[in-house]
Amino acid sequence: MHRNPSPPDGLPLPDEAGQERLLLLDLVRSTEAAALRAARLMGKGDPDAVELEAAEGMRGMLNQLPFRGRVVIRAGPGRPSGQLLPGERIGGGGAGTPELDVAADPVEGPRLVADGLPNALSVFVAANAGSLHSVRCQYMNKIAVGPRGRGRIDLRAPVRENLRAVAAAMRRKIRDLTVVILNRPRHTALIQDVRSIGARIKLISDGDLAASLAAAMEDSGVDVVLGIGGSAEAVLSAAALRCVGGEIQAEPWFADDASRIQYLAEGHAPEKVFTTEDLAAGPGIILAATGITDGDLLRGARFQGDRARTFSVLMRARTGTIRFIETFHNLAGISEKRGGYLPPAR
Ligand code: VTB
Repeated sequence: MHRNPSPPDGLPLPDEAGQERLLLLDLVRSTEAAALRAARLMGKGDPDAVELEAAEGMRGMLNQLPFRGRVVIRAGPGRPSGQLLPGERIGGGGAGTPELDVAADPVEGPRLVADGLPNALSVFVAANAGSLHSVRCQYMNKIAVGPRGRGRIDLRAPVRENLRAVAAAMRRKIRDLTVVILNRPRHTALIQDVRSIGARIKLISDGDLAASLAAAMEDSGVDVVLGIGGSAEAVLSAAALRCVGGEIQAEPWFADDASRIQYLAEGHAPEKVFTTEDLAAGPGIILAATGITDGDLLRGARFQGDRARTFSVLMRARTGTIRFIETFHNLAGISEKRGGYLPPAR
């Protein structure tokens, strides 16, 4: 009988790209853990509890994985701590394991979960050390599009020109484009503008990162994301868009004079427009996201007694591979310490 010969010295140790590939499949456990814990608290009206539980689940799982991570940016402007905070070391790897930049949003949209609204998800990004931008302002004004819109947008140009160019690139009429905008008073003029141009609008109460992830995928029903949202969400969106060949442009935006003055005092140029590559550079970007509530891109977590089901996406910039993963979790007998999956008994 023919046998496959085994290599004389076993498989060679993986190089950087190989380590990245192995880690990516494991990373999904961290967003699954965060999503399951958060989803348990759906509709209970307590966004802070959602956030804390999810961050704990994510952290617990990440600390079992073989990498050394440094958190570069904090998600959710003005939200309570319990988050993964900038400077925090995360990951359970020792010497010889990859040193990575990390940006995470254990719950993108804790208020969405608290109210049982759609499009809450858990997101984690890792990249080569030094390649994720640690933007030093809370908010950014953004425009994001998927691969077909790449090269057609200009944050400084009028909205009409951007929508016209994206529609042309997608071989559609402007009225067939769907634009996502956070429903905030600061966007009143922008919303009027887009209405007068004739595109369809989806106003969201939270979650412009989820919208950018949806825009990254062709048939999600989201084409363009416009307006002012969190800076960390811009970095995470850039990571996703790097993986699929989409584009984001973002510039600092200040809610008040004090934050503008502080930004200037730290020596940053307030007028700079950050490109996708400025926000998330280098070849080694990997992203995992898991749905918490049902959304445009991913279905939310489902609980079925001893089993739970989650829906996730994995993306890798180096190869552009996108994987959708549906997981059936066996919750019976998994302790919180061991797995990190088990949502709290409340
Ligand atoms: C957005 C949204 C996030 O923060 O970035 C938003 O996408 C911006 O902040 O989900 P404001 O709520 O202060 O406008 C989140 O809502 C996260 O908190």
